[in-house]
Amino acid sequence: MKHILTTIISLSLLVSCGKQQKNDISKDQEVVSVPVAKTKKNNVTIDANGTANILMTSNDVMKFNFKKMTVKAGQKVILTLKHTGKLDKRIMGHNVVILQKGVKLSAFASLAAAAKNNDYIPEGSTDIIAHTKMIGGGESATVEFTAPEAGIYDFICSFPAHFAMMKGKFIVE
Ligand SMILES: [Cu+2]
Repeated sequence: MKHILTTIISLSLLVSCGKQQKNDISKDQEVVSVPVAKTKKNNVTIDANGTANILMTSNDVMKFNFKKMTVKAGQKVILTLKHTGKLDKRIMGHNVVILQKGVKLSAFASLAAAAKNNDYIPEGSTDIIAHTKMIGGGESATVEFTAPEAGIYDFICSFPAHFAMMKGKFIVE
């Protein structure tokens, strides 16, 4: 009897664990995991050193997992982009490019599209605050930079035509 009871308990534990996992995966904004997390706002986790840690994902259907991130002026930012898809970077490459204030997205995207040999980053461009390298399915890339002055900045993926869907706001308070 005791044995049967134990089996039932472990079975129900298994079931509830399975459910829990499913819920976690569906909440794609919960992917950030930094050991000493203090506060979290708009997909940004501030660690014990005051650094803004951002983990962003992108996939095979041209989507970032969020469209907004908020940091503080002068804050150190560590931004990691993960490509959770399977497609090669020549077909479904993604990056994150944070643009200076006032840069027109379509104009920048045209310049980027012409810069194929430089992973779609216009060489010597003064329009860029920071960018990750271009990655394909299964890869990830990290960029570290200091947040600029307060304001609302655009971020995009500069792979040709992706910016129409892959864009968002980088908010500096
Ligand atoms: Cu892309």
